[in-house]
Amino acid sequence: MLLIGVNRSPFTRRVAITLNIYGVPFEQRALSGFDNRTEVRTSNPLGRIPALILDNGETLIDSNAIIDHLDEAYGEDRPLIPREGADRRAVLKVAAIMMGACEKCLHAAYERNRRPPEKQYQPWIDDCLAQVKNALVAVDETIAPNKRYVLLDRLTQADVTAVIAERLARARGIDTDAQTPRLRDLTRRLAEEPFFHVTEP
Ligand SMILES: N[C@@H](CCC(=O)N[C@@H](CS)C(=O)NCC(=O)O)C(=O)O
Repeated sequence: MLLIGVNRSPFTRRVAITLNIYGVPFEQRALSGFDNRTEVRTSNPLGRIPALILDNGETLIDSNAIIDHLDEAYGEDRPLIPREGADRRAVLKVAAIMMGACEKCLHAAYERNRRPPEKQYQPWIDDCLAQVKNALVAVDETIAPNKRYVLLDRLTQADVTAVIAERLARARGIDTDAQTPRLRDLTRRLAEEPFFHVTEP
């Protein structure tokens, strides 16, 4: 199995972490959607990472679709996204908030990195980062004190996405120690787990 993408991408990183949690062996080609677009296009016509090339040659694109396949193929009776009901909805909701926060971090970064300085619009960057902070605070408030995981008392895709989003937000200057202390504690602990640690960009 071959994962296309750099772990600097939160979407690629969540796939790498998910593969590690399920114990699926894979190789990774560290291509960037921006810097290696021609090569990335051979796997995804849109030129985006991640893509996952299965052992039978089939190529999956988009982290949500890839993770859906991994849950189906390797999740057995404890997939990272529960298969049905209120538990499934709860995990999907947190994952959507956290990956949405990652997208907003990236929008803020693109404004700085991909536009000439005279065309950068600081109010847009501020607005993106305010959305990130609000999203993280909302999840922080749902975490019960001293809980090891975001919800369901077990590792789920809510935790995978929370670790990635908290790290990205912190790198963008959001003070998660002060503003989302429960989320920060939880991610500090989980980030030490080998399946997260080895994907650190
Ligand atoms: N919804 C997609 C988003 C993927 C995405 O936006 N990837 C970024 C890197 S973080 C990318 O390749 N961007 C290059 C581009 O859009 O041109 C997913 O979940 O996989």
